[in-house]
Amino acid sequence: MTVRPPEKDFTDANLKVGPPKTWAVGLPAIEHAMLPALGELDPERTAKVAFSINHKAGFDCPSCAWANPDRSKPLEFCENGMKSVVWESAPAAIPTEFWQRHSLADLAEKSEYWLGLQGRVVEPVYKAPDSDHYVPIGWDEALDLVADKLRSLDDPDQAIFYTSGRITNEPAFLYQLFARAYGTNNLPDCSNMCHEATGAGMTAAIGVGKSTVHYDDFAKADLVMVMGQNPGTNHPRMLNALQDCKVNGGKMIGVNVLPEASLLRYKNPQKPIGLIGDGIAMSDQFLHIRIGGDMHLIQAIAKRVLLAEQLDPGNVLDWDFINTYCEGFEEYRDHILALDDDEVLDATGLTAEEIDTAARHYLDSDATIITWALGITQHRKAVGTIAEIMNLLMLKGNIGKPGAGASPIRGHSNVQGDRTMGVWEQMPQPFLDRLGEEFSFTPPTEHGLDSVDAMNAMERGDIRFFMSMAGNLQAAISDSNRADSGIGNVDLTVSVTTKLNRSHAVTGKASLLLPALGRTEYDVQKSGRQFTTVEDTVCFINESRGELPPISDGVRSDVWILCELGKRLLGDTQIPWQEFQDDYDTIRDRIARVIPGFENFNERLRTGRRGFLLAHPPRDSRTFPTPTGKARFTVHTPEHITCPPGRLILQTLRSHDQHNTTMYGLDDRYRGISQGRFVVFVNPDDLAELGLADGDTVDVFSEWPDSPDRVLRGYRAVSYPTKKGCAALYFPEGNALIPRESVAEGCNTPTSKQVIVRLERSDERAATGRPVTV
Ligand SMILES: Nc1nc2c(c(=O)[nH]1)N[C@H]1C(S)=C(S)[C@@H](COP(=O)(O)OP(=O)(O)OC[C@H]3O[C@@H](n4cnc5c(=O)[nH]c(N)nc54)[C@H](O)[C@@H]3O)O[C@H]1N2
Ligand SMILES: Nc1nc2c(c(=O)[nH]1)N[C@H]1C(S)=C(S)[C@@H](COP(=O)(O)OP(=O)(O)OC[C@H]3O[C@@H](n4cnc5c(=O)[nH]c(N)nc54)[C@H](O)[C@@H]3O)O[C@H]1N2
Ligand SMILES: [Mo]
Repeated sequence: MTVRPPEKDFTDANLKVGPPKTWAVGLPAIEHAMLPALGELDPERTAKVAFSINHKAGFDCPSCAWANPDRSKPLEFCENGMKSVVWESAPAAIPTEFWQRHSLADLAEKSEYWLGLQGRVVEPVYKAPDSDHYVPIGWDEALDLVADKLRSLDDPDQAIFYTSGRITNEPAFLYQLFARAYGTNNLPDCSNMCHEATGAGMTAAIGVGKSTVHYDDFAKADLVMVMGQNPGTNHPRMLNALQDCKVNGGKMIGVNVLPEASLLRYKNPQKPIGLIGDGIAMSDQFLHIRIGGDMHLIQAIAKRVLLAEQLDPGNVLDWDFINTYCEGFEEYRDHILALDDDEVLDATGLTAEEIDTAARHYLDSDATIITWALGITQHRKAVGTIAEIMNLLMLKGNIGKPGAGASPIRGHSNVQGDRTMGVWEQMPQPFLDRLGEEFSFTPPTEHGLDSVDAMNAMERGDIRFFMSMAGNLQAAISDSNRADSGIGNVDLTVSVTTKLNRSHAVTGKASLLLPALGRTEYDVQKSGRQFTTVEDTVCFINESRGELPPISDGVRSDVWILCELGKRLLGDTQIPWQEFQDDYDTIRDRIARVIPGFENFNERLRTGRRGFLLAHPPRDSRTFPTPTGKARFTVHTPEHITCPPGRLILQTLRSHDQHNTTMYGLDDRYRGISQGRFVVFVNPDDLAELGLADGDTVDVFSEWPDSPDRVLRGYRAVSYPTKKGCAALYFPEGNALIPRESVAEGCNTPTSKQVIVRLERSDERAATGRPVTV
């Protein structure tokens, strides 16, 4: 890993392909985490960062939403967390002459890797409508431009306020307050593209869209099923919790399209055995499933459980739980018993014996946790699949009991907190009422635009202002080429950011970049050093305090920026922006009054663990806040994804060296890829059937009814043990292939893991920067 600005954009010319790994972490991970840090930061900065990351008096790691154990180890970070921290805190700043040297047209040709390596943005810069260059601009002038533009709109709904889970709770609360006090619910966020289906599926079943487990439940579980998730890369510290389960005699089932290394073996770098031995086997059973086959699998396991109950009436299901807490059981049972077994085998690509074994594990377990991530949420039938996971858990009372539960593993470190704070285009009315009452205004009630609808509205020319508080929607959203043209219709785009990304190169007619303080840096305001808070994937609220001096006195905290905008646009009477800016405790006092569960927010942070667990009625007391007060069995029809001859189902995923659209390097160590990204993983039998060979150069075309094919050109075909019929390539480049219309039913999430493609041999390998997409 390097964090120095490169002379030229990277090329794929030195791409190497080796065999995939069959175990995760261990010595190499320590090497990969610490060496780059030591190379880029001085030893003192490295030590400061290493000992404060995820610690009570330190900052929350921005890499993922995985939880911290009750007693953290001296070093509570992983390789990828360290990479993310080094990327942010390395002392490289973009020099002023950069903006003169590079036009936007030039920046738009660059890769995300190159853009991110230019260093931190340390001064506000503005691109005027008639210019193709950013120029430095003062903070006052920049903030006035934003307020003036918002004031000039005919309707507040002509503005969109996007955010990503990189921001913490206090700015998230102020952001939604700002948008709503201005008059719009247009608050799309990265969740729309991520775990939206989880919220929808779980809320329908149990009334709450968040994990029902505690951190310690992993150690108590008899069985953990890890579905559609690559924890070795995306949540490496979760492997410690899975290890606790295994060491205590629990079992694990991995369900994935790829045999991800961390689902096979794990060597814990912080335990001696992990450094020297072979580590421990992770999955007792690995189910090598076909893309999109998970609903069939869950239903097939449920059918076996119901049949076992018929053979041994009264002794298999948790009848106490079903009779006391649930409704809808009979209809669900009849639907599942009618499941077509042959179709299950076709849709999942699994054998009946494999499903029998999985069902046996589930039947033998008194406490089962099912975890999942994007391999489940980014599909057309994602909401239904998650509801089926809930059905299966409920059959054996696996909600609200030790060692058991539903555990969606969220992505961004504070994506869950953003939602809790009200960043959602469709916050329920009781929240809006409390917010309005607290600040004496009437929030808009009509639902706003989500991420996909935001792009449609921009394309139609309905949007004149777009603000992004962290994030990179241009690259993260499906159909990225179409996104580029839509955003050009907007009068002013504003990005609050630490570093450069594609959204800063492909902009509205005018564009502003506002440089943000990073999470590793301390934040001093009038009342002294401030801290903010985040919510992790198991609903624990943690403090986050930066430890390093800010990179430059040109950067400002997210809270500072929002308060300045608030004062300018909305005045300081109803909403005390100045007070908020001076002392973040005063923001928390308001959160405590508006958001249930945050009562005495400041006091609770200052006692005990410097944090607290949010209440969760199903987890805590088997109370279900659904309309009827019961947990609900629901009925869903799976989709059997069929492929025309010669086609494959494609998923887009993360390499080991990236954080979403941010690249730390060009390697995907566990999958055997180094020094390149433009690869498409294909099963060897599929390659043979398509008349292709490992190493061939191919163009990847995606097919969608009534629309011209989308294409990524010049990819290297890699023979890989992905499930037959299923291909994979990396996000965000892959977004060129996902049609905007291809979304999940019931939540509008792009189907980033499900698009039909064909491969055509090509002569020219994609070589530099961004791959060719036309
Ligand atoms: N280092 C690092 N950490 C991260 C991130 C990062 O980019 N880098 N991103 C963060 C964010 S925002 C998120 S949301 C999470 C994402 O965490 P993950 O969900 O682990 O991310 P992906 O890389 O998209 O991997 C999806 C996995 O699902 C599998 N899969 C795909 N389709 C299917 C299917 O149909 N069925 C099944 N069973 N499996 C399938 C893929 O093979 C892959 O293993 O990670 C967070 N943490
Ligand atoms: N095809 C495909 N598309 C996908 C996905 C996929 O798997 N496949 N995954 C989806 C998922 S799960 C997600 S979450 C989205 C991600 O969508 P986003 O969250 O919009 O994208 P990120 O790349 O995480 O945003 C990174 C940017 O955040 C900013 N940033 C970082 N730290 C800070 C900070 O401390 N303060 C401020 N103000 N800014 C900061 C920087 O500008 C950085 O470039 O992408 C989605 N898109
Ligand atoms: Mo995500």
